[in-house]
Amino acid sequence: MNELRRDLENLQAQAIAQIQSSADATQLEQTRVQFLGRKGRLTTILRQLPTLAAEDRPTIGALANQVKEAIEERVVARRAAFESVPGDEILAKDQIDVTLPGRRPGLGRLHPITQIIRRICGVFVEMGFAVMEGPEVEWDYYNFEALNIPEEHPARDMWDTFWIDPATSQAGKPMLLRTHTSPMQIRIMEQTRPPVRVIVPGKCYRYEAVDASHESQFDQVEGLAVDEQITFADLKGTLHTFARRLFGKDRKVRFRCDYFPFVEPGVDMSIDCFLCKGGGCRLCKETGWLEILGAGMVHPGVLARVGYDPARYSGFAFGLGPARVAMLKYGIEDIRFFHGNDLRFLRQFP
Ligand code: FA5
Repeated sequence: MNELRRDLENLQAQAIAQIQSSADATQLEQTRVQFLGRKGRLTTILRQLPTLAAEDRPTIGALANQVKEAIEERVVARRAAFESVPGDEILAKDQIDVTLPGRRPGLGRLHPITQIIRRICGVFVEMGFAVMEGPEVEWDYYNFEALNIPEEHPARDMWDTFWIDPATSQAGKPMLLRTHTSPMQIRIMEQTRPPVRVIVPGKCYRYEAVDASHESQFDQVEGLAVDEQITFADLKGTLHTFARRLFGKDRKVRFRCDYFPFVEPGVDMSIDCFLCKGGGCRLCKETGWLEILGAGMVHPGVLARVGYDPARYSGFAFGLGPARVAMLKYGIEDIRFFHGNDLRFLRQFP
């Protein structure tokens, strides 16, 4: 038994020395197999266990296990040392193959609403309109009062409003999140003299329940043209041209009376349904027409308020929702898809 104990101790010492002096991972592996492999030296010693007296077997067995674990530990540590290559060697090994094709960077794309706003503005720019933008946090004066909607006027119910807390609003005057882009009509006319031809895209906010056709935050595009001798025929011609440019040259348009306090007369404009060609279908709710915007001749009271002489100047204005236009153009049934952040939807608009 003592002989076997000595053999084991010698074997451990030899194995450890050999492990430490192995030059690389291959040599290390050979050493491991030499001592711990199926036909290795430790295994050979263990095979002799059954020949020992029964009372000696546990002691020698335990010692053999200790030797095995000690050798395995050293092998693992040495292997780790081989795998951690010093910095200089990494540089020497790592080479860049400049002839490999590049990796294509992930490109973003414009949101479908942004795309449609750009198309709408593009059509009007070609007709001589300039693009302007304005504040989304607005005074009550511009959003309502100057547009012929004084306090307590029932027309205020047409626009459910997010009001700014009076404690934070400046100068004690009522402020709000603009409910439409029409306040920009006033701001622009206050700052310029006719002729005016502008198009104003921008975000609007309404305290409304969200459903398939309404969001509480949405976009509008406002248009305004003021000059001498502008008539309703100019309004019709401009908007008809716009509809044909955006929806196709065969489009028909229909104007019907509508009410907005800041225009007189006021209208809404529809195009004939491009899906059923006016015959009636699910998209146009069997009417043959799709409503796309509100419009009208600028009210003389509004012109007078900004210092334009209503006897000399006249103009037309209109406001449309690009999301509505995109829904019609692409047959999208629910406005909530646009801001639902589902890439499967958004990727359809390259
Ligand atoms: C207006 O806001 C008027 N300022 C338009 C106008 C301008 C009339 C100039 C006359 C002269 P209306 O509330 O209908 O009108 O809104 C215009 C468009 O904005 C609607 O046709 C619709 O496309 C869009 N819109 C309105 N509310 C929402 C909403 N909650 N979510 C999404 N789009 C909306």
